[in-house]
Amino acid sequence: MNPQFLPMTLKKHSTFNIQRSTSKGPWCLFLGVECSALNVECFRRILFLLAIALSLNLRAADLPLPAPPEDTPIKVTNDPAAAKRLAWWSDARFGMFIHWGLYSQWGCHYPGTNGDLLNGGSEHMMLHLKIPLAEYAKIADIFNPTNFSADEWVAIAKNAGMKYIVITSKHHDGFAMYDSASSDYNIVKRTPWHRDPIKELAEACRKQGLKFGVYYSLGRDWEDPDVPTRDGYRSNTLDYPDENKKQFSKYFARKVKPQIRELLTQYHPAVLWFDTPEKISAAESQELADYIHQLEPDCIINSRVGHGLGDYGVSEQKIPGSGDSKPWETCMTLNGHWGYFLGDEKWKSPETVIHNLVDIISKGGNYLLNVGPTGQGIIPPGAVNDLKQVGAWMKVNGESIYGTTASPVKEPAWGRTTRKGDKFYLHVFKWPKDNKLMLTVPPVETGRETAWSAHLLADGKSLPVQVVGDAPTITLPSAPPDPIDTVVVLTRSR
Ligand code: JFZ
Repeated sequence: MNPQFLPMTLKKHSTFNIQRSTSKGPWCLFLGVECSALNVECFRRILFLLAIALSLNLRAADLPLPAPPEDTPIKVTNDPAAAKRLAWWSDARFGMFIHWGLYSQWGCHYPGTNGDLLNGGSEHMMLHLKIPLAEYAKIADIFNPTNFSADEWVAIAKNAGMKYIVITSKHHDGFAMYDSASSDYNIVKRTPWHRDPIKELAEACRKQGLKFGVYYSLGRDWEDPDVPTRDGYRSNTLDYPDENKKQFSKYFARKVKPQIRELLTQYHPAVLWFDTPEKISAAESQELADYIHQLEPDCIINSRVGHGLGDYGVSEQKIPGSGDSKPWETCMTLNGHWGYFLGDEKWKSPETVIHNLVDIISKGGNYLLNVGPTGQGIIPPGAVNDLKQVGAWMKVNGESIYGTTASPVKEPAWGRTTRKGDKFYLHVFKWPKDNKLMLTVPPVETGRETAWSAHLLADGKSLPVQVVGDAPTITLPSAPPDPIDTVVVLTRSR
């Protein structure tokens, strides 16, 4: 592992006092047998439990949680204002998601009482490891990402071919990663760094021509005492045990609305990416959407503002089987975690990323691909390396991505297709053995009078097309010029 990602400041924190549940429970009782004389049955049960524990690799973070709530689909909107807001976004297709917060300090791990690092599983580590707010807040005392460079982060996104970024302005932990006048629990006031990365990133995006957006955890906030969650399982019940006393409306007025106003007026984000609506009421979702559009009419809102509102739908970690007629976006991790996770070097291959991107675009969606920078402010080299390779492909093939629409050709065996009017971009993932590529477009799209021509997008070399039945059939070179995805442009003239 790269030494710069090792938790250098661990020793300082050996004073941290985490109230971990030490489960030195009455084992014999638990096993349900009399164990004073270790009988066979008791031994058998211990082995059985051990096997289960090992196979589950049981840690706090891995305990099974109830399924997350399904995303509510957005209501059909024929709203011209929404269409206008979404115009740039629909052309952009590819964006960078950034999860960055106090949980990044030790890569979603936390120093235990013995100085060992406890695995918090994810950016939810405060909840997973049962860290009281006052203790968790101490991470801010040492959060000092001196290697942070907004220009560098934005350049990494831009070189990957991404056209927008969306960064966590406040995750479930409730800590604002920007200068918030309404809550002192923020990066400028609480950290020795005293800088506002949201401001710096917004500026870097404007300079480099990318759109800027912010993520905001709506229905979960572990700093505020008034945030109940569905069934209570995602609430801070350690510091605020009584779920019944919590009133979302108080938190909504005290924290959500002031912070949304700050975000809009200070940074003018083009996207507000809400998460986890949880207990927000339909009236409050509507109030929030209206409030945003009063302040910033062009700000796009995702569906997690709740109750079917918002301009586009979200699909998390999944690519839907077929295109949705409503605008949608798949958000996905580049490795196995949203926040920087110590030791997770399982990066998706550039091939997988490119195929995912093309698959999503062919179905009319956007791809929001996540990176988790370290506590030092560095986007992990594994991620950067991946994005560089995706960027090299995008430089040659971007025309087949930006500004394209969903293709009427569904999931052909050899790859995917994207479309811009009379141009079909055939993305060949699997090179056909006979070097023949047949495009079966729905009959309504073809006509005997249709003439077709084809060329390779990379070098413009033209390729012979024959019409077999109704299907234009292209003769390809004998080997794929790009083994990941060779793009053939098939043009129709009538
Ligand atoms: C949420 C967060 O909890 C997570 O930390 C990350 O920020 C991710 C992008 O969003 O996780 C969710 C939210 C909603 C669903 C699943 C996971 N959902 O509706 O299926």
